[in-house]
Amino acid sequence: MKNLLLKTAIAFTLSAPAFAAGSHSGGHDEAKVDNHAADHAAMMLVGKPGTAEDVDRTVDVIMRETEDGQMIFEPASFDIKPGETIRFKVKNAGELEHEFVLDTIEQNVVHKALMAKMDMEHDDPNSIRLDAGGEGEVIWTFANEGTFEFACLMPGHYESGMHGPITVSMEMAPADMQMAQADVEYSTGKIKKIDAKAGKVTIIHGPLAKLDMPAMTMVFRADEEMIAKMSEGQDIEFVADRVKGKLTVTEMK
Ligand SMILES: [Cu+2]
Repeated sequence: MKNLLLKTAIAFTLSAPAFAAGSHSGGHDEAKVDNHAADHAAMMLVGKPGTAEDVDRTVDVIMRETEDGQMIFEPASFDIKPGETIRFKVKNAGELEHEFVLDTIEQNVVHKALMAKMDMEHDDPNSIRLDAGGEGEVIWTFANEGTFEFACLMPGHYESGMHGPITVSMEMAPADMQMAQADVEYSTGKIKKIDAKAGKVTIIHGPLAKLDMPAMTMVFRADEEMIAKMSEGQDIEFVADRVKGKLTVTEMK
């Protein structure tokens, strides 16, 4: 997670002068040179075109019609972390032409209205259109937190089910959390009060490096299993993190 933050920070540092300096930015940085075509796209809220060497993970996306007349994407949603570069390997397993477009929900609404008037075939880096049986990919870097959308904007397809949310958030999925625990730092604390019913515990704690918080007394969330191991007045070593927006004790020893 730290790496990811660092990477995002570096990406911002690198791209900022490219904007400011215009056409001859990046002199000795070759990677910057071909980024020009992407300048427009780089300003999109949903992120910017990614490069193959930056791909953090590849996800398969299927587009198809269903027997009951729906049109769908599989999977139906994505959870992505800010700074992640994703290779969407898109396959049209249906019988109709479909497209896969990444954008804000607002932009998709606007774009969809235009598509209803005339069939525009785009070749933007945030989208791909595929004939029946076709396969292709979109490599995209999600720079900003927020909820975005992937959709097929061909007339009628969105309404038939071809859209889904993309959540870009620092919050960790449980699997990532376990991975991150290997190199996690424990903080010291003393349990002041336990409210098992509410799933809350008050801890007088030392600095929480990970959360960038000084020593103080705070209320944390903790699950039943964690609370069962706690008693008031106990000295503990623990790890706290934001889980669904709430400070939560995730580890204790
Ligand atoms: Cu479609």
